Amino acid sequence: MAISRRELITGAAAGAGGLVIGGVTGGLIGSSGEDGDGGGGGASTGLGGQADAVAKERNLAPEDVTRALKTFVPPGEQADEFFLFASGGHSGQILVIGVPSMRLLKVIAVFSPEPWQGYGVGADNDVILREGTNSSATPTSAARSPLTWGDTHHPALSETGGEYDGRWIYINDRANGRIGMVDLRDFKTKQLVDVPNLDSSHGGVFVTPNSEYVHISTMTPTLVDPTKAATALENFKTAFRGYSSFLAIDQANGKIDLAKSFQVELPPYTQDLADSGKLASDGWVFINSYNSEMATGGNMTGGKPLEVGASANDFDYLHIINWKKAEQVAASKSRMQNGMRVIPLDVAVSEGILYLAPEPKSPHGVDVAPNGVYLSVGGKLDPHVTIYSIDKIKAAIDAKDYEKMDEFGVPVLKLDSVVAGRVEVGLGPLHTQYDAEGHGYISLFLDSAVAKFTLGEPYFKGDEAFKLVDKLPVHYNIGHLVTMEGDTVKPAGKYLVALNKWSIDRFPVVGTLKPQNFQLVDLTGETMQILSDMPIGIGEPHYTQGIRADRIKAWEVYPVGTSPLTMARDSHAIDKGGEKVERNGTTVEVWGSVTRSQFKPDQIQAKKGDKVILHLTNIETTPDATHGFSIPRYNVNVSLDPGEAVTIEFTADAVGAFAYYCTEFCSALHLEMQGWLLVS
Ligand code: CUK
Ligand code: CUA
Repeated sequence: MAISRRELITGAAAGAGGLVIGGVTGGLIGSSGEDGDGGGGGASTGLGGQADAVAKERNLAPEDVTRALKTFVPPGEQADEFFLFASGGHSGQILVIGVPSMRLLKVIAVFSPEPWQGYGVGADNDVILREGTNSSATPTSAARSPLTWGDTHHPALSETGGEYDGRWIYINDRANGRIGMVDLRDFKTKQLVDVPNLDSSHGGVFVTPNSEYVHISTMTPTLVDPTKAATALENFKTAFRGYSSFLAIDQANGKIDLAKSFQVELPPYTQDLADSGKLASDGWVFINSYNSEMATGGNMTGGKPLEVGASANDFDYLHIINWKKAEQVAASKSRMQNGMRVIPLDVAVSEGILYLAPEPKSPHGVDVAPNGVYLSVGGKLDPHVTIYSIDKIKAAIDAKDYEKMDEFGVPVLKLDSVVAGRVEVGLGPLHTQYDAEGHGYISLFLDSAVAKFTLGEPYFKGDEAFKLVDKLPVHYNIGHLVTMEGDTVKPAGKYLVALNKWSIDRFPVVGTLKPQNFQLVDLTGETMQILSDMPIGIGEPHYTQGIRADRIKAWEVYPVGTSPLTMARDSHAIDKGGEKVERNGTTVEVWGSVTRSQFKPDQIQAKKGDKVILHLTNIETTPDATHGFSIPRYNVNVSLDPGEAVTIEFTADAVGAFAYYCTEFCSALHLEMQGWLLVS
């Protein structure tokens, strides 16, 4: 008899299945807040019977048993309440992870070829990667060869009314200034965009509350005229510019429409993390920055090392952008630059689109609270989190309450006029997430900890506001963190995941390059408690968003003949019986079907130098009845999910007999599922 987790915890199944349940609710649930490194291993769990014996044998402390009960998913149950969509770092992909089980459910191929999904390995979806390197998008990109990797940092789920809606997800390539778009109907990448005027990117990505735009900005500023590279660093202030990009989203399919997009030109500071305003701050965008010193290094020629030069000032600048106004101004007062409408810096200032506010000590992260009023900024070298208020920002803008103009003529608001509170949280504060009760959770890189603090009114008043209330050590060197739906207008809270860069002693040694560590933290108790460690052995994930699993309405199978590129019937798709082969001069064109357990046709004749075009349709409608199609030596491996139609095109430049075969173990006669390409 199966006992569900709920029954086990509530004791509703007491006495069933040979487990003794008594004592579960006393002393066990909500026990010790230690992080599990402490003693107590092998102590009595209070479960009695078999469970006690297992706990003893495995040297588990009572709090470990609690952790297991909170995260275990029984075989066959789909008990994960949330999905994490995590950036895959250098892998260029997105990781999909279940919470609280922390099981890896999927890796979505975005910027890098991925053979299992048949992404970028010979199918017609190659076009996505190809178009993702656009040699005319930025001045400096002309010499680029097609890019086959990305450094994914910040995923952004689409939103409606400030809540995740489960339609699309976007992610940036920090290395190359690009953005990818994934359709969550089939969890596949549909578009990569090489964003004009961005040579690298960090800021964002995030969507505006109704997914009108997805925002992405430069990290290191872009050299506007690449022919001036030799003297560029000497003339840094005039030669380089930053760009805050608002990429328009086509509401029909989630794709980015560059013709409707625009950019706001920025000073050549290093624009860093960014976030979208919501509710009280809807219509605004915030970007933090560093290196307002505009240091360029030169450590071999008597200059200061870049990191020293870039942390000389006590303050950098929070960028405050009125995108609703910018949207109107873009229509009339922008210039075209590499195929993008750009609002020049002086116009952004004169039209009241761009403001700055001081941010202490090498800031990192800017995160808008659920009600849109507060925004938290960490300072890598400041033990405080600084909390700004949009009400104060708007009042300071109206009153022209400026401290000064920066070197580029942008008004700098007075710090005291725009800050609502400061909380001393610890060393190396970076990123903040929220719950619905008015708490912020901030990562502390140097402390290797998560600090929980309170916001001001209407959440907390008087002495209760802007206070540190809890701190939890994590392992180790935390970068981002995420609470469930914690950057929406309605956070679910409940769990937090700490994205730790170092794992040192947490996992068995697997060589010199160690996994990152995702730590699951329980937020439901008085104090935060670690529930589990999850090794991530693929790149360095930066950010992740956690969405309620029931918001995702993914397809089980494609309607037969669907091309994932269009999510519609492919013009070359066939149904059973529609198979044919046509030869036209030096072109061999095949319309084939794929089903358990045969390719039809299973023999294809070509002559050396022929162009071979294969249109294959998986005519199956059974969930999971996926076939692969590989041609050895031709660098082709395609996934044909049930219903999927794919086109493969290549020149038959190698002669011989090539046994194409199905690369998914699909059936008892899977091994027999093959055919011959004969090139004579
Ligand atoms: S950044 Cu990685 S820890 Cu690229 Cu979001 Cu702060
Ligand atoms: Cu089809 Cu194996």
